[in-house]
Amino acid sequence: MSKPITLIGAPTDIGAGMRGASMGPEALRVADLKATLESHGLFVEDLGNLAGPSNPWSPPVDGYRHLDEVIAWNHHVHDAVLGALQQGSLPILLGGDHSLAIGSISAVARHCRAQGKHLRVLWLDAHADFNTSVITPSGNLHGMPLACLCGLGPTELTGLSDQRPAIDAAAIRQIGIRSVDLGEKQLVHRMGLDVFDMRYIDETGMRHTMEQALFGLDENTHLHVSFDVDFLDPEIAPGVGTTVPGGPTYREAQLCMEMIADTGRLGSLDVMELNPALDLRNKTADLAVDLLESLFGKSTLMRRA
Ligand code: B3U
Ligand code: MN
Ligand code: MN
Repeated sequence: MSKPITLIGAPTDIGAGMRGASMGPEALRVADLKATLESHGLFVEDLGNLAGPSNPWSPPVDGYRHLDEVIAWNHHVHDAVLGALQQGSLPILLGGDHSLAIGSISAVARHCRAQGKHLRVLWLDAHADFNTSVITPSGNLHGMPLACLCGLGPTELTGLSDQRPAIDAAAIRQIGIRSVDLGEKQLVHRMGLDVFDMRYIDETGMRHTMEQALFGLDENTHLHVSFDVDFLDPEIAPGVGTTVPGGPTYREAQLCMEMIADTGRLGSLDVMELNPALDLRNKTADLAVDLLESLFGKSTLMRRA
């Protein structure tokens, strides 16, 4: 039997550069996420939405926009995700902007250490999300979550887990990256992150990329997927705040999800940055649900073991 799934809505755009990701959780519900997963025999509970501070839409202070509010939201996310994990279920965080992955992955890392599990984080994104207050071009914290998780950031965000840094950079695999700021690029190199950027995918194909990104998993691995919907090519996924051309196609994205499903190690998931205000008739939310079906093991009849 597969684990029960817990949906946790985090309706905020507190870390983003554009308003609207706050409506992401509802758009995913409208796209029938719960019933769709249930149709594959999964048990799904929707906890509804977390509550947190509203978006003051103010300029950066010392390199951060809305730092206090981002901290408050991440505390709520951390506690909800940890609660789901401790109950033995698989949390799906419905974002909300990607700054909330700090709370989510801090909880996952804490849980893995308590259970003696190895953590692997797949970061599916057009962006590296590795800025700091010094190098950020925007002050938006959705551009900084991975740096915070690796210990670079304000203490309130780097210290959400039981250890600082919350995760080891060696646990991360970035996939689909194609927009990285100059200072960010140097930092990603300095931290030694494993990056499978779009050039790598173009040159070697999605199959080889995923084989590499998933290499070394064992039965004791907890796999966390942090899926920023802007990972996808904007032709198929227009409903995000920061589209970057040249992302994975529908078929590449499906293969990516199917290969993750095949590992049987998925333990937690974030679905982030969906912005219904920029979408076309919920097209991007529908696509996200379609891809989640594959991530949770829907496969075609043609597949042989
Ligand atoms: N790297 C830029 C843009 C950005 C990062 N993540 C998103 N956009 N979604 C920044 O502002 O840090
Ligand atoms: Mn992101
Ligand atoms: Mn992104």
